[in-house]
Amino acid sequence: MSVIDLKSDTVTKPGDDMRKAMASAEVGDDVYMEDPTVRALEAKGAELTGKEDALFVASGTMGNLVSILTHCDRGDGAVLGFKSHIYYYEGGGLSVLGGIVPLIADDAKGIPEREDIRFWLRPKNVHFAPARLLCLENTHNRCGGIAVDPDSFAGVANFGKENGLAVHLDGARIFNASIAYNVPATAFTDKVDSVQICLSKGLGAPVGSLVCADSNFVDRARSWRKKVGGGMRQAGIIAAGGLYALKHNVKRLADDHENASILAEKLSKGGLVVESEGKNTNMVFFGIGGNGEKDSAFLEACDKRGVQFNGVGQGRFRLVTHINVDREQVVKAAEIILEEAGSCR
Ligand code: TLP
Repeated sequence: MSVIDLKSDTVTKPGDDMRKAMASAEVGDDVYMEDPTVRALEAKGAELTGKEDALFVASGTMGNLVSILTHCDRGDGAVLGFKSHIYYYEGGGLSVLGGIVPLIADDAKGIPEREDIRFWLRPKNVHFAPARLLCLENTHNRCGGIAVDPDSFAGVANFGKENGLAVHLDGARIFNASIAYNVPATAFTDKVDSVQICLSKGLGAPVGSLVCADSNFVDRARSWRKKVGGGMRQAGIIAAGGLYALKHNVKRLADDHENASILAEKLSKGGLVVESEGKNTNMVFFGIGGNGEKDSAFLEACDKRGVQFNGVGQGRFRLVTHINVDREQVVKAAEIILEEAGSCR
């Protein structure tokens, strides 16, 4: 039985052409900055995000961490969405390793509310961890994978800047946002000081992220990358996969969005509650009702029939489309999910 894996767009496996590019990559020791493929990847990332420079890092989590450590000192505060990946899914790395205090904002609509940001703009006072940084996420994972539109995004980023905050974007899926609104990634990245982009999500590369920013920031981030153990040697082998992905796999994200919308439509026509607030991209969030007591039985039943995906708590589930699932598989997955949801109720 072939598995239809909708757990995440992180599960993608490199195809033959990407593997060939990796196998034949020119390499050198990247800690000496002698790896030409890493240099080429960083230059491409900088070009696509309209920044002066970029830094290749091992993961999205490392990209966000190194960026935050570069923006903030110990005891500083970073305004983070309550549902943001940085706050929810990154082990509290900013506090554990950087002594940086999360200042929480409501981001239920995919972007922190201005009122909440304003709340943290407190006068200098010995009692307060001063707010230094505002972190945004686009597309927004836990808010349904929705893409925040360029105007709303610019409005909040500018609000942060006007109030003296540096702005970092967790752009793990920034190209999904750019494809969703048919604008270049710079429509978002121009508004922020630093952006982390993932090569290993919908773009289909096996490893890696880029931190893109001005050269001075990237130099300092490089030093943080070394401190957290992220200086890699002949990293061109993996960078080649990322470079291939940036050159060949951005436009095709539109197929993933279309497959997700077909999946959403089928589930909703079949009677499931599908979340649809905002501009959807490659994720479908749906519920089967209840408080979560049936979640593992439902997941197991689908898994047994070859459809894999994750629960995100209390009867809510996430499906993610990507380069390794096609239209036919998406239709098949919808049928199986509907049948199994029916027998769970
Ligand atoms: N997200 C993963 C899990 O960690 C939840 C997923 O399956 O969606 N920012 C965002 C918005 C992300 O969604 C992720 C990964 C990251 C950062 C971290 O990237 P990695 O996994 O490369 O550290």
